[in-house]
Amino acid sequence: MRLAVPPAPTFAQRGFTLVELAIVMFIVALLLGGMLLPLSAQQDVRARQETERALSDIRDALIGFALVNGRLPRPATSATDGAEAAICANDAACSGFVPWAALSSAKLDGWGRLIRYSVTPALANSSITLSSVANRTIQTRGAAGVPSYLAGSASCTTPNQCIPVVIFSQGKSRWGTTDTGVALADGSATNVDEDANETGPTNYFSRTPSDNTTVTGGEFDDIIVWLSGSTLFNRLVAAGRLP
Ligand SMILES: [Ca+2]
Ligand SMILES: [Ca+2]
Repeated sequence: MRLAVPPAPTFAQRGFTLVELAIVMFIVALLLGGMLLPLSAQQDVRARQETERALSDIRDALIGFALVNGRLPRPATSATDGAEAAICANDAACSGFVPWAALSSAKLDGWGRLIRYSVTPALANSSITLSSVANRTIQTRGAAGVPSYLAGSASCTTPNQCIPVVIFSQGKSRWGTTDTGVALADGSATNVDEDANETGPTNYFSRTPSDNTTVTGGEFDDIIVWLSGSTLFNRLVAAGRLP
């Protein structure tokens, strides 16, 4: 009598060994990781673009407001009231949140945080004249970390106008205020340029984003936009608002 010997399983029949399964799972994990990482990076890019667009639209809306009213708007009354505040007596009081209701503008940046706003008191509390002096300045840092003026100067005068108004987002990380007015934690001891932007009220930093805690000025992700004095005064002159 001959014993029947079962035929050896073909490759297709025997299924996966544990080692093969482990290799497949490893490859799937690699693929998923590779897909998820760019997704969060893409979201950051989108949020940044959305923020830059909102800030640029606000700059345009400010020119429109000035042409109609002869002055710039004051900051929002509060984090939850976008009407412009009553007279802002000094530089600090004229720094706050964008008056989104007065401008019919965006209120939040791409990360859902309130857009910040700092305006020269003399240009927001009364009609702008040819003797009004814009007093906001923007600094950056060169390779050696030394601050230098991107806009404005140490001495703001009528022939040498500084910046009328600064509009900015505090970015994805460190500082910021939520839609409901909750102030978010700073969370860093090294981000001194972002700390300077939080405080203002007249000089602001604009730098290339960095996560490096050891560079001069520290980590930075704020997005700063400004309206130049020459743009504002030229537009007012062209519209017959200034002689
Ligand atoms: Ca920031
Ligand atoms: Ca800090």
